Amino acid sequence: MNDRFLKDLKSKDGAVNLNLSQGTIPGHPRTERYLSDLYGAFRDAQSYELALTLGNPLVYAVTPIEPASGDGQMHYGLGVLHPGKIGDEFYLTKGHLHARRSAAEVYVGLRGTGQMLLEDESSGESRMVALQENSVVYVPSHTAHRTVNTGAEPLVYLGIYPSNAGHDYAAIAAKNFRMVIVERAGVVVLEPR
Ligand code: PAN
Ligand code: ZN
Repeated sequence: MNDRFLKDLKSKDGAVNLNLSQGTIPGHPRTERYLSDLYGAFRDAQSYELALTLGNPLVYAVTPIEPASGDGQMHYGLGVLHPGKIGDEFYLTKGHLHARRSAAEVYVGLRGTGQMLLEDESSGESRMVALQENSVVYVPSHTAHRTVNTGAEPLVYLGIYPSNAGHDYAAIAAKNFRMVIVERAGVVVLEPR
């Protein structure tokens, strides 16, 4: 009998139930990221510092589910990214590369409207891909990824990845993404940082 089967037997119905209105998984702890955790992420440092003098809101939270680890196993996380802006930039996640660069990821949009910012590590080539309810975004290997909420309600999504992917935040903290996602005359556009 493997670990997963044992865990399933212990839970009521073997399924993990998502609360999409809260962006939570009841009974599972989540990691919260506040505005102060996003130092250096926004292009407009002045607007960021100003916003922090007014408060330190919760920007996003992730609830990780790690049923089993090892070769062939999968982990996933439910993300909830709140709506908001710093200057003309939308609220965003820190973003990362996977420590194991070959690990890809599948994002499934469940609620809200946003974009994924994808940047190929070797070429630096960037693109944005819409992430919203009922859309699936494939994050290829060797690709830095950041989620951006461009809408007025929470953006809720699942990220599903190999259990041994790991998260490398240091590479992003060192050089950040090359592009930013901002609003220009009511339109969501990708611009150089
Ligand atoms: C996601 C992310 C989630 C939060 O589950 O972890 O969107 O973003 P940061 O990890 O960049 O803070 C994922 O991509 N996991 O691999
Ligand atoms: Zn990831």
